[in-house]
Amino acid sequence: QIPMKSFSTRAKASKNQSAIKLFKLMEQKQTTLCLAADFVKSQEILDIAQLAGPHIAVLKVHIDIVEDYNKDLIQNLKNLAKTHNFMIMEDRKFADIGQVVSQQFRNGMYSIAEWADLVTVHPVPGKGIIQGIGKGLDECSEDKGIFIVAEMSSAGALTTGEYVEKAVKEVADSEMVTGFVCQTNIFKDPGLIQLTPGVKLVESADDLGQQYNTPNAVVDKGADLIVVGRGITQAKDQLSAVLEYKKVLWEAYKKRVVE
Ligand code: 5FU
Repeated sequence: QIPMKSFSTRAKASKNQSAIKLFKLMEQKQTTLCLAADFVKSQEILDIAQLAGPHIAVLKVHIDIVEDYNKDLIQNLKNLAKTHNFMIMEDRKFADIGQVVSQQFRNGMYSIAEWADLVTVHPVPGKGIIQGIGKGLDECSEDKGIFIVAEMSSAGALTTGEYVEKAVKEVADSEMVTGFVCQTNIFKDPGLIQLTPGVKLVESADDLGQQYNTPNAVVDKGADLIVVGRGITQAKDQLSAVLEYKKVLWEAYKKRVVE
């Protein structure tokens, strides 16, 4: 277990507006849950957002898997996010040169910059990718946060060693960075957030390379915000699953807090 300061203390140490907002939101709602709503129908996303909204910090989507995408989905999601006080993350994992990323972020049918509070990027192109998101944001008034995918949860991921070190030291050197998507505590700055996916109540795997660790195991390795997808979406009783993950995760967070 890595002892850490509380989220409210860490909010004061952060330079990133989205991280500050997220730290405060987690503390206020007493939840570190980021729900992965990986559904292909709009209504399914909206249904789970309505059900889980009061108990989550972030709703994470993959907008490009939605078969019946339309702007109503976005408007309804934004309304639910406001009602239930959660942030919306588009897990796009941008990975191109800055110029193209700025267009992928701002333009195209999804206009991600208009509605996502948080996005994910791969550090593989170097720090130009952060500048690309910054350029895509030029005309945006709201704050947006970037999570850098420094380590992946899947078996045999190539995100190891020097790649991870450089992601932290070189690519993350920007006030636009909210935190890292990673499996272990790879950074020192208490103002950044560790987002960890690959979590289920029982250590397990799926048949396409995903690997799951338990809530306690990942929080002990530094996870602040925890992604749970199928552990909730495929549960017989989704609301009970949401409440159970929320509870075990919050207890694990409380155990490691030192002031
Ligand atoms: F960056 C990553 C990663 O390393 N592993 C992931 O699983 C992101 N993810 C996302 O978390 C993935 O895209 C899914 O949306 C989610 C995990 O879903 P699951 O159903 O809990 O396996």
